[in-house]
Amino acid sequence: MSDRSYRFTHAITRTPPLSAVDGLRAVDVGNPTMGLMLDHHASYVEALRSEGAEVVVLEPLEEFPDSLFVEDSALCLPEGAIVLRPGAPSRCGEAMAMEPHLREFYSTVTRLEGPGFIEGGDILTTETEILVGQSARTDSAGVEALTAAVKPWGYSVREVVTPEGVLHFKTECSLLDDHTILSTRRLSASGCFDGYQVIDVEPGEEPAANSIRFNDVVFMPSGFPITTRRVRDAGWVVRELPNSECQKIDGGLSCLSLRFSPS
Ligand code: CIR
Repeated sequence: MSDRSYRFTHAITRTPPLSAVDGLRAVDVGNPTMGLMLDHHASYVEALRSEGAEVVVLEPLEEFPDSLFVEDSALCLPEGAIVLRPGAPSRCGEAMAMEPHLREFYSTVTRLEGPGFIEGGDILTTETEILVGQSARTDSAGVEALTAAVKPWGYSVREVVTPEGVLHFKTECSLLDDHTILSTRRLSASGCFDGYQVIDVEPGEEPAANSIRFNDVVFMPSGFPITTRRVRDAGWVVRELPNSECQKIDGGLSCLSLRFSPS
């Protein structure tokens, strides 16, 4: 069985800009404390490095408050990288700013054409397919454009639905291995993971759904003990990472990096 969907040699991250206090959010629970967010980000980078990755840390982009969430700007596959089209108008420029960095690692970098929109947080790549959740940020035309872009590389795309009021598909799920997904019950109840083994996120611990399987470890946000215990008991090595400040602007752990192995 292949493991290209969770084993990576590289990651790209971006240092949070001070303007992150103006980051988009569905509910205002107060601004992030920037010193703490920067500390958390440094721990995150160290954690990826400890799993053997070469991690690039890009300079902060003050003009884009959400630019620390690099996952939304591109889809990185072994065959090439695709520059996406974020559905949030304030985030469009982030994808263009990412393109030159992708070119440092990939000979094939494709820009997704409009008119559709798609953000990386709505894309879950498994060993057998690419699931894309339609959301307020990702529409059918965007999914269609992505489907056409990855078809020459042999990938099939399945369009699914991000639950109403949820920012991204991966706000509510993560890949744990080639056949296992960590998911909220609200998302898995839609049947989108039929055929996969599903580990449930404990109700009330929904932010734990956005975790990252990265090489031999599952990185989970700290503060969600029941779900963390459940993943550990099922046999995974878990390392908890603090993410309270990004959570205030709807950012989970996966959003903070592009993880890839260019061939
Ligand atoms: C936004 O609303 O776009 C940011 N404040 C959070 C983006 C989180 N990204 C992700 O889930 N992939």
